[in-house]
Amino acid sequence: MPITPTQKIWMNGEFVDWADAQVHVLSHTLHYGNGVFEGIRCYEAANGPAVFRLTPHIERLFRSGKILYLNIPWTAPQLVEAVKETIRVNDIRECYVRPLVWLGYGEIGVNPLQSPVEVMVAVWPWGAYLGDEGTQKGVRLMISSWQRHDPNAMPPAAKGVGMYVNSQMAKIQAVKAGYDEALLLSPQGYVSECTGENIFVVRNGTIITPPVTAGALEGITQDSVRRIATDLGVEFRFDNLLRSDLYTADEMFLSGTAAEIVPVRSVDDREIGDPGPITRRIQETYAAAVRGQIDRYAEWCEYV
Ligand code: PPE
Repeated sequence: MPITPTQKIWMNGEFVDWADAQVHVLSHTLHYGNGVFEGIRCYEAANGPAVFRLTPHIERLFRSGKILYLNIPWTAPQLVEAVKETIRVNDIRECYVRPLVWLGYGEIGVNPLQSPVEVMVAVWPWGAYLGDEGTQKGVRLMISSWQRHDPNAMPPAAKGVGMYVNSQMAKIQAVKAGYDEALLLSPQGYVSECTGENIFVVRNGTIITPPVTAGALEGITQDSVRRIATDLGVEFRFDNLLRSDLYTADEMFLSGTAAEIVPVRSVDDREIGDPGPITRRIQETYAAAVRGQIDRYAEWCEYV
């Protein structure tokens, strides 16, 4: 998707013009892929622009950094403030927010420990990640022949830059084959997640989503879905799923910050059909919650 530039990017504590936010070609991360990032959304909410669950996202950024041995030279409250300032400076009311931590110019060679840890925050307007039609009518999934990382090869709990090469292989395969999105299985053969979203199956009125032990990211939207489902009186649990559980699901949907809540129409050409009633209720409630329209979720909206 093309990027729509905004005015300023927060780079290592200073605002620089969008066009000047550059790095050296010998930056360590460009060669060896160690870095961590977040994807966050800001919505025009009841009392002005609000960043959805900003603090949990920044806390996950620090957990990702800890796993990959990246010592972020800022505190979580400082980066929370940096995100809010970046939104204010760009005078934007709804946007996607991308904090990135990377290893800059300093040393070359696999050992990352002497390279400077750098941080930036950029914001830009971003529409429906899997397309408006996908959000309305549902997307077509294929199960990729690429597997999710083995946790002892690449830790799926870290939202690491290099992890996304695996996602890209699966995405390319799915798109080239005419599908909207790829689903990856764990090395043990359980359903893990999609290239940028968690997956949920609805069966006999219960929502089931794979646990982190199946290689799924601990999604913040997934956690919001858990809360919303529980509050709606819909049973929710984490459990391992087999690919055949996908083929026979009553309903299915995906969740992610960029994608939001997206119904699934089919998996490997097995029809699930039009978005079902539970999917719709979760989707509608989520859309209202992110805009501060539901009092019980007011604490999720961190006003700019
Ligand atoms: N799994 C993966 C692999 C993933 O990348 C995401 C977010 C999720 C699950 C859902 O996590 P959460 O956003 O906390 O609910 N993917 C981000 C990056 C997308 C991109 O293309 O870049 C996102 O949605 O912002």
